[in-house]
Amino acid sequence: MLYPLTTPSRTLLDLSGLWKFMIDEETTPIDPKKPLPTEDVVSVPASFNDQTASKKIREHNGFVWYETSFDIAKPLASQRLVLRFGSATHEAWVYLNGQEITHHKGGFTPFEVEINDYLVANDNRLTVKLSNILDYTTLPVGNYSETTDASGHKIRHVDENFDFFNYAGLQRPVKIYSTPTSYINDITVVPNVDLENSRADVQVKVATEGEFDDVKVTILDQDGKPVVSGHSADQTLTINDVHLWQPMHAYLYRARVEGLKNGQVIDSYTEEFGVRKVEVKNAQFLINGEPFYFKGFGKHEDSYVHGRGFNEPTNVLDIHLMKDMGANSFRTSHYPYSEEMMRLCDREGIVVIDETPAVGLMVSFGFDVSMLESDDYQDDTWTKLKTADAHKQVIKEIIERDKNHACVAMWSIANEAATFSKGAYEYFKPLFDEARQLDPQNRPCTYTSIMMANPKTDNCVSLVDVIALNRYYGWYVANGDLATAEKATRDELKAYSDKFPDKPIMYTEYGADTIPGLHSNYDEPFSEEFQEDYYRMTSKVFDEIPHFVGEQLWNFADFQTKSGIQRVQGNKKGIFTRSREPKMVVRYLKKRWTNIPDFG
Ligand code: BDP
Repeated sequence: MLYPLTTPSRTLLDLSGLWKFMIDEETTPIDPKKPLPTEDVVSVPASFNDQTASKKIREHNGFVWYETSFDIAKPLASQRLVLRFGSATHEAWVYLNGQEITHHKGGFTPFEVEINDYLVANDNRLTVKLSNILDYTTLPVGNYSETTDASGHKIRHVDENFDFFNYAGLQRPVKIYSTPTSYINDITVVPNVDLENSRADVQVKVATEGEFDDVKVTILDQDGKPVVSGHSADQTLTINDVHLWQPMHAYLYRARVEGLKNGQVIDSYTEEFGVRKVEVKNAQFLINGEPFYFKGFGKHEDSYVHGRGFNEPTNVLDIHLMKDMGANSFRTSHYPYSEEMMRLCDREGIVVIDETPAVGLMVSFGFDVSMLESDDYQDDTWTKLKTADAHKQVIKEIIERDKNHACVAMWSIANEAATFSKGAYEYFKPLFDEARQLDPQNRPCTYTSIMMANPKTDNCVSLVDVIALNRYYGWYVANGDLATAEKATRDELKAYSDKFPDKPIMYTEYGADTIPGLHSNYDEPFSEEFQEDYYRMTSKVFDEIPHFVGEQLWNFADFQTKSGIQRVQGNKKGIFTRSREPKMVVRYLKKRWTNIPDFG
């Protein structure tokens, strides 16, 4: 699926703005054939939750409705018109002028539908019913239940089986784009780099619909100069003296694709791409043949008012703050981020671990590892959860969406699943196979593992190319005791590198909740002093471990969660506050990271 762009043959209408909005009380049925019975509005794109100052709306579980109207300018009437949602969280039913035109489940991937057959001359009414329900069939996983109130009315409850607020709504741009009736449907770019000879054979595969008798592809360099071109819907074009896309030194080529009929260009689209090679070899993570060291973060799409909604100034600021600290990478924990963020990372040279929304795949929880060590330990996770279909679907959708992005260096198939339990391998094996088969660029795959999944207990390590660990020694385990934590960190990392000498190892989470402005003469947990000591401790151990390929801490910034006894208006493990002010530790990490080269 192509990102919507204006090109010489295509136009774009942005439906951002105020949309009518209401929650569905499920008392009187709402009829999408009639105008939505409300005058209330919210802004799109954004989560609806934090826009209305109403606790009832913020915490609503169930269904909500959105509505807007638009006109199509006459000259466009002859064109194919496509309505495209960057995402709709988590399940959407879309109606145009009262007729259902599409449905999509999964809150973090785009979907689109042709609308020509449903348009009227004036005032097209676009209505969207959304569900924010999460249960044992969805990703992320939610604990879903129903009760009734005093008047016998159904109340729905979603208890997040994960540590971030269940923000929902039309969180990403909604657009209409036009194409000619014969059109370019998809473009797949696979650069094969010959590092020794500084050249790349770039395979460009174009899927079209309609009547074309020729497809022309022209590769343009970053200055817009044509480098090489050829005719065919599936061809390999050679770039000599190639400029590589390097971490922190991005270089983007563009493939200008033209669909022709009788020598006339009917449709054209320009796809950006970078030329770079990613491999895991000899227990190293190689980018362009050099051992890369990940420095960076687990993040969230999370900001004030927008919630999980697209917030481009915040994205831009975040990338600047990362670069300023000498960071080079992040993981899209715990769901695919907006396409706009991926495009930004392409141009800024930020290396991304692209994660599916598979979070919460664990139905029992506890840090007692001893019982997990038996070979056939089993909890209820893989019998109770019915997420395999959703998981397969989202792997397909994320790879289709992000396959051409130079920034994407690895797929994360899941976060902290019960990989220690019997049934996990059988669950994950087909998913890893699927990802490897679908990705035209054959990127490495991993999952990030929870503390109970250790070298002895984890049944799924054989599936990953990189061992990615989420660890909290000094926080959830041995809280405040950094001497014990240091030993546990070292012992475990040594055990991993002894047992899996061929696999690179990295940390994809480690951190300590820290209240900004809280100081302690005794380096107590939650103080800024403790956070710094914690990171000094982990850093010291990392530097001792062979095959250790990176550190992505938890979290870039404080973020909103459901309320709970461990959360003071959200998770405070950010090294920046939610409004992106630095905590004390940023200076230490900046010094450390600016002294660690990206390669070596
Ligand atoms: C890990 C999760 C992450 C949490 C973090 C924490 O992957 O989503 O926010 O722990 O507890 O278990 O801070």
